[in-house]
This record gives sequence, C-alpha cells and structure tokens, in this order.
Amino acid sequence: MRVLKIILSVVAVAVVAAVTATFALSPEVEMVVASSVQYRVVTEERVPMPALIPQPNSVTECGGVLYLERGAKVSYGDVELKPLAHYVADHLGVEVVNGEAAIQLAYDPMFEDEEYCITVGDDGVWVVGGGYGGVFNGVATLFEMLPAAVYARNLDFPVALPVCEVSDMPGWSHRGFMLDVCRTWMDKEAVKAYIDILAYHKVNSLRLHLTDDEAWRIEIESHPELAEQGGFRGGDSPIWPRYGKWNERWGGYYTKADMREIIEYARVRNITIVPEIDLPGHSLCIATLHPEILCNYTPDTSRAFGYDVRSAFCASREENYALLSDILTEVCELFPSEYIHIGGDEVDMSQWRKCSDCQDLMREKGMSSTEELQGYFMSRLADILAANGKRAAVWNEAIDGGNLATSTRVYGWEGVKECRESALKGYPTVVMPGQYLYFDMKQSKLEPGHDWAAIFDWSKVYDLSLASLDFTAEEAAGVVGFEASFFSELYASHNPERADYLHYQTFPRLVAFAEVAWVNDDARDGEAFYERMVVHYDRLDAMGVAYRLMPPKVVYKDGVLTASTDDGGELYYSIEPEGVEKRYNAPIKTPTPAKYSFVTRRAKAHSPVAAVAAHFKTITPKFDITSSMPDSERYSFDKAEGYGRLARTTRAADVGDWVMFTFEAAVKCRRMVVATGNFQLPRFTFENGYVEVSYDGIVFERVGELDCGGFVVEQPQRAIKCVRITCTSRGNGAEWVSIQPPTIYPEL
Ligand code: TNX
Repeated sequence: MRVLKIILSVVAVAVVAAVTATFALSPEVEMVVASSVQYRVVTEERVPMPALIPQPNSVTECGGVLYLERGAKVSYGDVELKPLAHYVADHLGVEVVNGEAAIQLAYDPMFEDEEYCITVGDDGVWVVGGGYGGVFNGVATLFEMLPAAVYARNLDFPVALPVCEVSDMPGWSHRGFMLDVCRTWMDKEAVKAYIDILAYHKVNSLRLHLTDDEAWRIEIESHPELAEQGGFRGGDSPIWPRYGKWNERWGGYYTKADMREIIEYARVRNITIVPEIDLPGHSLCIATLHPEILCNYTPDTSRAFGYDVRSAFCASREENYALLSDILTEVCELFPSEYIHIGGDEVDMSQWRKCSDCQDLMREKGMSSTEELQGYFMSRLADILAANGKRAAVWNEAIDGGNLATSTRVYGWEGVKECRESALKGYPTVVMPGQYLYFDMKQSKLEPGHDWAAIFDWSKVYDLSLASLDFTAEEAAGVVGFEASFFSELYASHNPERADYLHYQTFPRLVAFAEVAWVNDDARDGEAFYERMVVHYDRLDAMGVAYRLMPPKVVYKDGVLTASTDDGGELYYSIEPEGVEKRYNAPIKTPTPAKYSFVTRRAKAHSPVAAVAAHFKTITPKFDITSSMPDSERYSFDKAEGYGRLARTTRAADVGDWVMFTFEAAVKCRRMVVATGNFQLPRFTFENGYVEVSYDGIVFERVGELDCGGFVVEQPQRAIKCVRITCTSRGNGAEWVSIQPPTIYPEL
C-alpha cells in the first residue's frame, strides 16, 4: 500500500533523480527500482504548521503532507543561488544538483528584492524570491517549517512538511545588529557562529564595532601598528588594560583575509557587514599609539601617572584627515557595504575647547559651537567616503551641529526623541534606543548587565513599534529599520570568554527583535508571541544557543514553597548554605523559604535565580571609609557611606594603595560583595589587588584576589568588623578610583 502511494505521487509530480535508460521500463518502475524518490505528497494526511518567527504576512495551509525523503536534492535556478543551495543542502544533509530537485531555489523578477514565496505541493518545495535576500528569507522560513533538528544538521528522514503557500516580505529593509568586538575580543570563528544565529532570525546587517578606546581590531596595511599593537591591551602592551584580563596582554584583530572570509560567510546568509570606525571620540587606543593626533595643549596627567587619557582626534589638525583618509580608503576597499559607520558618539568636546587650534578653526569657519566642529569633522570624513563610492553612517549626536548632509544614515541610540528628530530632519534613520535595543542591559535587577538605559526582558523589546514610540507619519517616513546591539564591557569579565554570556544577554530578546524588525505592525500580542517563542526554544536548543529562560514562579503559602515554569525548562532548587542543586519534583514544606532558590534549565539555556523576596534582601549597616588616597570633594567618601552612591578618589591608585570599610558594629552576614569601580562597569577600579577581612579591626586575613575589581566573601564564619581592598598594580587608565559601598546579604 505504502509503495503504491509513493509510485502514484511520484508519477503525479514526475520528479526523479538521474535514472538510467536500462531501467526505463515504465515511470513507476523507474522510481522504485532506482529508489531515488525525493519526496512524496500524501493528500489525506495533515501536519500542523509550526509557530513561525517572524510571523510571515500570509500562510495558507492547503491540506496534505509533503514527505521529503533522504534522497531529496536541492537545486537552484540561477548560478548566483548556488552557495545558498549548498547552505540548504548542508543543513538538510542532502545533495545539490543542477536540475530537478525536491527543493528548488529560484528568482521571480516580479518580487521585491527581499520578498519571497514558499510553495509546498505536488511540484515539490519551491522557494522563490525577488533577489538573493528574498530567497534566503524563504529558506530561513522553510527551516522553521522543518523539525528543529535542521539547525543541528541532524534531520531524520522522511521529513513532513504541510502542503502550503507562504508569501512574505519584510516591513523594514534594515534589520540590524551591532556587535562590540572591541571591549571583548571575539575571533573570526566566534563571529561566524553568531552570524549563523542572526541569519536564522532574518537579521540582514551586522555592524562590527571595530575600534574604540580599548582596541583597534582591523588590519590597516598602511598603518600596521594600529591592529598589531592596538589589538592587544594589558601586560606589556602600550594600551592600558580595562575590562578584565589585566595582567596579561590580551586581544586580537582581524586580518584583511579574516575579514573577507567573514564578509563572504555573512553574504551567503544575506547579512551585510557594516564596519564601524568610531571617530572622533572613543579614540584613546589610536591616540595612545599616535599621540600627535590629540589637541594642541599639554594635559595634566598627574592624576593618571603620566598617562594621557584624552580620547578625541583634534579637529583642526590637517594631518589627521590625511591619516584618516589612509585608513578609511582601506576600509572602503575591504567592505562591500554601501555604508561605512564613522561613529560620532560621546565626544569629549572639552578637549576642542581647550585647543587653541580648534578654537582658531572655529573662528575662521564662523562656527559657534563644538557640535558644529564635530559636524565639520564628520563631513570631511564623509567626503573621503564619497570619494571611495561610499556613504557615511553616524551615531545620532553627529547631527547636532546641523551641518551634516542628509545623505548620512543616522543611528539613534540615546533615546526615542533623538530618533524622531533625526527622521524629521530628513536623515535615513535606524531606530535603536538603548532602553529597548541595548542587549547589554540587565534583564532583571539582580542579573548581569548595565542599567543606564533600562532593565528589560524580551517583552519590552516585543512591544516596540513606531506607534508605541509616538512617531508621526512624517517621522516614520524617515525610518529605514531597527538595530539591536551588544556592547561588551561586561563580557570580558567572563574569563575565558564563552558564547553563553553573549547568548544569554541577546536571546530571547533577539527573537522578539526578529519579529519587531520584520513585521511593520503596531498591534502586537505579547502573550501569543510568548507561546510561539516557547516553540521556537526547540530551535534555539538545536542551534546551541544558551538563551535566558524566564525566572520560574516561586510562591510560599501555608508553609509550602512551590515553584513552576511554563517554558519546558526543568526546575532545580538549592538550599543555603550548602548550595547543592537538586531536581525539583514537588512542593517543599519548610519554615525557612528564604533559604531556597530555584532555577530552570533547558539544553544550554537557564533562567536567573528565583526565590521569595526575603532571599534577595540586603542590609545597610553603618560604616566608615578610610583610604590611602584622598577623596574627591564632589564625590566624597561620606556619600557612599549612606549607600546612596559612588564616591571617588582624586587620582588613580598606585601599588599598595588601599580602601577600607569599617563597620560601626561587626556584621554577621551570609555574603558580602566588595568592589572598587563603578557598580556595573569594571572601570575606575584597582586593576589588580586583594581583599582582607578583619573580625576585630586589628588582625587581617587575606580572603581572595580581586576579579574585575570585586570579590565576594561567602559565608563568613564570624561577624566582619573591617574589610580592606589593596591594589597591586599602578594606574587604571583613568584619573580616579570609584568606591562603591559593599552589598551585604543577611543571614537567613
Ligand atoms: C554607550 S552606544 C556607548 C558605548 C557603551 C554603551 C554601554 C554608544 C554610542 N556609546 O560606548 O559601550 O553605552 O551600554
């Protein structure tokens, strides 16, 4: 019966692999004898269409199932699509042929470039797009229609697909992601692995943030020292260490050959690599190698042991434009992208105000603000790009001077207001406000990340739309799309770097982003999306993504502690102080619920720790700060003593400098987190050092080494009277040390 069905459907569709004339008795016999059936359609069966993200514009299920057989082949209608055919075949574990096949990739000139249509039916599987991007987008959707194992290249044949027609096109032409490979070095293979995941989510632009204060990551042949020296910091490198890895020389850079490989890898996956050379600020790294680029005045370097911490190119120095012309010309040659991002964010303009040459230039050009001077600087760079056939892209501050051409693409990051203003002024605008799309932000209060823009999880990302941001129609007309980002100051503290921190911060927020950037629709249903996303978790698991699960719900009632989750994760719990993780199978009867904490796990994913509120409570016992370093007048030590804020010293630390916290009454606690530096940013720290505690204020006991400026004293056996942090290396690349109050968790 089964054989008969195969014969009938194959006859109907007449798709066969090469069959020799020897067997050409009749078509039916051919198919069976050659056992080269690529697929069969069974009209009376049904398989449901799986949840798709992003949701396509139109999905029509026609009834019937197409079974792809192990002998399925992939073919392409245009030689340009050959690499894509191999991409598909590689995922499915099948072959590419230049002829009839179960899966056909083809162009239809009637479609828009990124538009596509998938038809599953008697003619097999057709993925048709307007351009390469359209066919790629269709392939990305087709993968979602297949079992998740396709991402692990581990499909079990036959594979069932619903007979259907999907037609779809993106609501936004720019669906970008920005990766900061400066603060944390990510090598070629790490970038390619991440490109794979972005591509599955139909992201079509990856901006690599290639230069910053901490590193220069791209080879420039006319100035090899930039990458060869500027690609490494710490140890014996001239680049001061920051953000972890302090003792060792650490980093790397992309050679041009590496970058060409990345560009091609991304191109096959419909992703354009957009380079960012962050100018004129964020240039401490290049300024350390080429101090001549800095403004014409002698800075006071006494607070940083002679280290010049200025980070902006002098805007008046003609040689700077020649140097940048050398650099940008090579960048333009290397990257096929239409846009080259030249930065423009957070320029310390006080340097230009102190520079007599910059002041002279402003007078000569009739400029009244340093913002105009920045506009002048960026315009000159835009001219260099234009001479090389490229357009400039900038961060939103670069348009503040009002003198940058509207052909410039603007990336609005500071806030919604800046995005709307840019669009209204006529700049093609990429919307990426930090409070929605900076995936270096924390996802909840006690999780890792920054919080300067907001603390948010995927649900806030999913709510993002131009309407939700109150864009007028006129403003919306200037928008080219959205971009999410990952700045990596806090990644380098994971020693050694593993993909899991990057994954945890960016997924599933990026899953929500994938739909926001694709579906131009203001009415979004977050709950329905969550249900689809949980289905999508199977795919993330198969991709090997270590995403963040939502915290399990924890309830304590009538002496019973209950935990639950709705995302297919497995629940675990542990009890303090032992902290051994066990499977959670049933509610727990306990008089001390605060001692319990819960986490869910699923493949490589996990949730943050969840518990009753008392588990996370901290206390604020009174303390005094003393130090070998004087405190700043404005940010004096007594401000930190009230747990209100950070304090500062008046200079960076030298070997042997110390800071001590002395509690009014010795503190009995279960955990004490002590750190120098900003609350979330391992900057303004002691670069290296150790921590001591004293129970009587007289005898001190060394308990550990600083890690990114901090150390956690776990389960101290006695009440702590003093805790002291001592520095073992000179300087920190800044002009002061930030002092933060200890975070203290009481005994349970
Ligand atoms: C602001 S985004 C910056 C970056 C930091 C980021 C941290 C932008 C244009 N400037 O230099 O890495 O915040 O969230």
